[in-house]
Amino acid sequence: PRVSSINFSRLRSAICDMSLEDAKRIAAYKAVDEYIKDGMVIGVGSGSTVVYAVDRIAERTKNENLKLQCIPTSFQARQLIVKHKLNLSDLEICPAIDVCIDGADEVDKNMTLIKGGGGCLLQEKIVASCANKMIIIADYTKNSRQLGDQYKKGIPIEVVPMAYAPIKHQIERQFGGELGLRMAIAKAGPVVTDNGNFILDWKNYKQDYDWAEINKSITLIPGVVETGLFVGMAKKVYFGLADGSVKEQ
Ligand code: ABF
Repeated sequence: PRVSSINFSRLRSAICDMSLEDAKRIAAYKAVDEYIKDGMVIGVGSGSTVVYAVDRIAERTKNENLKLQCIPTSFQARQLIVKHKLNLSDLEICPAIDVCIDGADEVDKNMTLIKGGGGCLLQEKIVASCANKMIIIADYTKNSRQLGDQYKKGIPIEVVPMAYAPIKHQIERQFGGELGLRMAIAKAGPVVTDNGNFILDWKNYKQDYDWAEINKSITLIPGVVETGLFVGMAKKVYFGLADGSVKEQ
């Protein structure tokens, strides 16, 4: 086609989208190839990057006849495990997990994570807490010096629905910023998590907080079920970069 007929913005976004998806895929494949071994119990995270990890786990299971037990962190993760005919298990049967592979919304220089952009933070943190190693896979847009630099939708906090208003006011009073009740698409009503709870997204917080302290203080507020702050939980992070390489933290 003549140059003038090429829509460069679409071409650029197609190339960029491709590199973003490629970045997710190379991070996921490297993490699976380096950490998943025959006989393991693995925690399966949520989000779009983990989809590539499960693809790779399924491919290796078939090629290497791996015997794995897979524990989901959400309805979406459960559907992925079932779709690929992997062994679906749970924490009652397998309370000790060897490796948990999950995504993140942002990773700071200390490997503190913001998770829960997809609303699955509670089961993700439970499964991660039962895992010997938590491995994070992410594209380069998640790599950050301090929380809030990249991820602007706010730190997710899962709360008991009847308590969302007092929790919102207490956190704003105590720690600043603003908390918004996460609404479903088209404002049909609040998002309800797999566990029947609401999510508050905390924005405009001070970026140099001691996140371990903040996480503890917020979790102690009556009605708070869990925060999307994963402090000191990740053992390693694989960032897929746009140039096709993988950066490990
Ligand atoms: C889940 O995946 C969530 O905790 C996190 O919000 C999300 C990241 O999604 P993606 O991999 O699609 O960027 O782990």
